[in-house]
Amino acid sequence: MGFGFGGSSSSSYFCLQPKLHPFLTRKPISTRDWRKTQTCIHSFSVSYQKFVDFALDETTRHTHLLPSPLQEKYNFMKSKDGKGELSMLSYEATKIRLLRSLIIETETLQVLDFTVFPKAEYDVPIFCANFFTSAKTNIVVLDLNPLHDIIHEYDYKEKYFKSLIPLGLKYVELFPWGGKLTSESINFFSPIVIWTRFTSSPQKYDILYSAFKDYYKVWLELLGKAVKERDGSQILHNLEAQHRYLTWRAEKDPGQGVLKKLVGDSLAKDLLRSFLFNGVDELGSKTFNDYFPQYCCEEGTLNKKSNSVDKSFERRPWDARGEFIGN
Ligand code: BLA
Repeated sequence: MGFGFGGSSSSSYFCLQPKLHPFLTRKPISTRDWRKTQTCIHSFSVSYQKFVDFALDETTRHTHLLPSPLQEKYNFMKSKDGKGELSMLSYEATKIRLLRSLIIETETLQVLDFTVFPKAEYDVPIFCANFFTSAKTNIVVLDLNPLHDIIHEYDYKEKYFKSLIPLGLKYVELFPWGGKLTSESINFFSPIVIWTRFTSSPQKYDILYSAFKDYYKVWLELLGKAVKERDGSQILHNLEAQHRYLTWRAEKDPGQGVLKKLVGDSLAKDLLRSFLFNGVDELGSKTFNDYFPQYCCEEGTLNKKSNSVDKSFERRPWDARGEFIGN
């Protein structure tokens, strides 16, 4: 993978500024560097804690959050080298099957993986914030991932996304399209997805924080308005859609490599299947191959390399009215 756990020169900063930006934490690069240069060199990195605090506060204004049974096992972990920390939180609520967050902080990277899964009685989109920050770059996905096909299912798109198009447009220019993606990712994304990469700057984190707040608030409103589904077949349809989503992410999460390096193969796998994408082993019995046969190579084994299935969508495949223009 093209990022290093080594130095963080591009985010280093010569210390003349009196006050830190609220999202930035200050870390001396090392005591040796400090003495050698006799100057105040710091490495700055974003802290995503504030994002999670906002989301939890905002959620409790709408609903009562109960700690998830997962909380007992998944709360805090140190990386293998002892230098990184993984902090996990998980809750449930009347309409929420699982709200969970993972923050990773090491000397060289910060990650926020915050996702909220509604219960199967609601067809509300899945709230998804996925931010990866290293010295070189930031990789960002922020979206209300549609539960059902919005490219072909007009009604679902109308129901949830028609009114949100102006919100998406607010951020289109600020966060340019991040580059090619697989068509599966595109199918899981909505017309208002923020998929972007940028180099670190306090201004960008400010905008990202506003976007996160805006997106989370509208998602909470959608959830608040959602009416419980009574039709068993529709509930099953929602459940299968959630299971398909979990199956995709548990298998193809691009963060897998980082997690494995940090905590080792078996803990990483456990984190992915039992915490981050909890439900993948319980909510359905279909396999990755059943849902995504295009990833199956001739021998019937899974095609592990994500880039061996074509990526495309070099540009944003939705127009300003939220119409799909990808093909
Ligand atoms: C990259 N993460 C990406 C990319 C996407 C996502 C689209 C870039 C393109 C790609 O490799 O496919 C995120 N993809 C998603 C999401 C969905 C999807 C949210 O399909 C939802 C349906 N990311 C994490 C965690 C880490 C992480 C926990 O969620 C690290 C621990 C890191 N994401 C990460 C890294 C890359 C990445 C390192 C770059 C991967 C690479 O370039 O090979």
